[in-house]
Amino acid sequence: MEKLIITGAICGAEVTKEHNPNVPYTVKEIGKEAELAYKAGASIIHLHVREDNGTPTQSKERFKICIEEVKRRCPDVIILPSTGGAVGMTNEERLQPIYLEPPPEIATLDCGTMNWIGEDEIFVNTENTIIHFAEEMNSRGIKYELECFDKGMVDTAIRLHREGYIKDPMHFNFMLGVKGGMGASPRDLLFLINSIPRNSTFSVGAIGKHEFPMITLSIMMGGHVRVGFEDNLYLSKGKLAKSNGELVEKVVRISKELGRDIATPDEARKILEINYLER
Ligand code: KMH
Ligand code: ZN
Repeated sequence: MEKLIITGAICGAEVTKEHNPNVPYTVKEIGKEAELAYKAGASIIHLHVREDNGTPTQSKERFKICIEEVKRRCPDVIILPSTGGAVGMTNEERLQPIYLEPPPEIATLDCGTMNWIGEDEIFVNTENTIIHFAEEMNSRGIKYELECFDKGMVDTAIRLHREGYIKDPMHFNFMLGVKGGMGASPRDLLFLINSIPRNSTFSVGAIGKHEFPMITLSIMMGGHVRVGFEDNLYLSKGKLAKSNGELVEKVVRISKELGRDIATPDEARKILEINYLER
């Protein structure tokens, strides 16, 4: 089977040091967590950034210095900035990291609007927003990871691909178990995997206790995986992870037991056909 691409979602925008004191905020902390995930086997770092006090930001300047720090520690790693940011940010704020020079190799593209983790929050991604983000990334040669929190988002991505806005080859990230999105069951995941075009690739992430069961299924089904504090803070029931590195180490153990080797960043670039457009 193809080698496994592990994405370390090291920080996110929602979790805090109150949830787990090892959630990184500062540039140094973000660099350290990225390095631990990378050394354990992550070939991609999904990056959100924070102010030193933990407030999520999409500031281009903050991304620049965090990316420099990550690159200094992990020279060949693939950095996948968020264009989702945090709920309530404007589209202009959210897009800031794609205007960096050089542009990132890949960034997230969220494929629909949803209720966001309960109460009154809505994560807004209208059709025009998705198209605008895709076009901005297309013109900069940036590949996108299609973030799908439910089946309707998968169908939207496939339709926008058919209409020419989203380019080939599509790479999906199925995010399971987010409150407001789809559940995290084998049935749901199999349905999603069977819904995407044959020449596309997919990765799976899941929230909390669903993380390891769902990524194990993805490993078995030929998909790729995402783990990290953005999605899950625990190494096992009741035991907080000391670092993102510990979570990645656990994935590596599972994958090796199942007979699947781990992709290096360059192998991940080949599998995902990153840099497929002229930059
Ligand atoms: N923080 C969420 C509102 C992404 O990175 O593009 C959006 C998110 C998805 O995390
Ligand atoms: Zn994210």
